[in-house]
Amino acid sequence: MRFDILTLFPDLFSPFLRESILGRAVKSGLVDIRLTDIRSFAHGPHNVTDDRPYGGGNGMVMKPGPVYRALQSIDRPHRDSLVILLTPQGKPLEQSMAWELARRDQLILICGRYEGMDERIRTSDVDLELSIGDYVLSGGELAAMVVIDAVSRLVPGVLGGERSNLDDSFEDGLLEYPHYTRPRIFNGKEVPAVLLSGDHEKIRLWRRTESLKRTLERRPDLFKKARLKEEDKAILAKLKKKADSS
Ligand code: 9D3
Repeated sequence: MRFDILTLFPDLFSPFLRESILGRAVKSGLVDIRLTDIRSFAHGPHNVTDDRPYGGGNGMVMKPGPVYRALQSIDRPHRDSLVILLTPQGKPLEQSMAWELARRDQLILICGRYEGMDERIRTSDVDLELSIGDYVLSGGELAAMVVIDAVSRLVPGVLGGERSNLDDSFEDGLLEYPHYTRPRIFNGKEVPAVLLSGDHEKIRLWRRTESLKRTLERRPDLFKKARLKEEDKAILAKLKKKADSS
């Protein structure tokens, strides 16, 4: 899987790219990440990449030329490369999209700065616009790192034997159950007895119930897309009955 990042701030990516799991994936060749500095495609003695908005108003706009030339400079040896613009106006990133992106051979990520990018880049050169949520960032760089993190860990072999991404939170659309490790008593708080019982069926049921309880309390919106089994529906019905009677 290859990622190309187009940015005015390539240095922001160095610690992220060295980070353990991704760093190992890059070393092993499973993931190839290349940085392209948009500024090196600017013209003129001052390498200007932004300009004042037509029509007036506050802030600056990224000039289309440097981004366009940076994009043209990217080699696209693969048939299914995708050009993604990180923007607050994009489709909010979800796990299902991360899985879809992980099937591609090459993702080309364009990070915006300033108030935004000239509209003509968006309309003629971009395949997909992504946001990572409804809050204001200073630019697309952190969003690009979020996309790379979420997608590359789904590439076969990247996580290694370290852990499985199959039972992660969100893979079945629910929040995760609470986790505990040693010591058995910490600051006076005990590990739930069921987890020490050795009864695997009881433990599975307890965890599923906690998952459903948390999702109901914190993220009821997730039930719209969750894949619920008959057992889940039965547990949910019980939880709701309990909530109504209290
Ligand atoms: C304060 C500036 N805003 C005017 C009301 C518009 C604005 C422009 C540029 C807000 C943020 C940004 C920079 N953000 C991104 O490039 C970005 C982003 C984000 O801010 N939130 C969530 N996902 C993303 S993806 C790219």
